[in-house]
Amino acid sequence: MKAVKQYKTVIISDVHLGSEGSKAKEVTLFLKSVTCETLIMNGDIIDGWQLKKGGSWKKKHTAFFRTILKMIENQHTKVVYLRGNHDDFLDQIIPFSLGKSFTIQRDIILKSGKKNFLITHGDIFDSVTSNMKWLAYLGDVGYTILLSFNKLYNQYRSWRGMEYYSFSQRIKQRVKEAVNYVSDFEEKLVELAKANHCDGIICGHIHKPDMRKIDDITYMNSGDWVESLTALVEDHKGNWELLYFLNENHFDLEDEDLEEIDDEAFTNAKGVFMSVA
Ligand SMILES: [Mn+2]
Repeated sequence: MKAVKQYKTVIISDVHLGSEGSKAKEVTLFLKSVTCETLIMNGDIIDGWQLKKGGSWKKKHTAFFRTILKMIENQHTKVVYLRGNHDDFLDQIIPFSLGKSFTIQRDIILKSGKKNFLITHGDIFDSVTSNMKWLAYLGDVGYTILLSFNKLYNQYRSWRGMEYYSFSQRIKQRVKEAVNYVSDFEEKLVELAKANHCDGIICGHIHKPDMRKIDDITYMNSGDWVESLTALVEDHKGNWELLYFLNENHFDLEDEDLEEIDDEAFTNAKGVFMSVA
């Protein structure tokens, strides 16, 4: 028997296929581990910006879409692709539909039990998207590395007889700005849900998985498949969960060919997921 989990809805976002950091194999393994009635890909699935700059389309990226096609074919999954800022090339064709099973849209309202959730990528309030670049510094690891780099850099400067340069002060300021950006982002999206008479908002974009109440509005962020490796799932009773990917089966994810990890190998595997909350 297949060790798959059955859900009503699965939501992923920010896979950034075509960019260096995209965890295409991990997300494909995840999709192989679930079945669902509706799969929502909430923006930045394909990184059109990176591909334009010379990022490359690889086999594993094709494998990702092949897995989605299989879900449509074998499980009759309805797939909704919502555009994000990195796949804004889709703006030219939306709304687009291929029969009933595949649509590309800007946003949708999802009914979950008695509740209505507004689902949108989340970039609509970005005036200058380049501000997002240093959001990466929010990660503790990156911040720690930068701080130790600051120490080394100043050792070098003092050795050269140069005065102290507070690199960390600059980073701290940026981190503060990033934190402000995030809380601003959450607030604005909650307002958007209210304006649309919805009980909750489901977004992505800031690569920060989350699930909580803000002002009586449910705020859910599906995170990303660059660093967090997370997905939002809804069971058949309307309960939502945030899942984190764990490669407990030690699939060789360095291997270029995902075909090696075929359906059968997966069938015998333990779950690759741990759930939180
Ligand atoms: Mn985005």
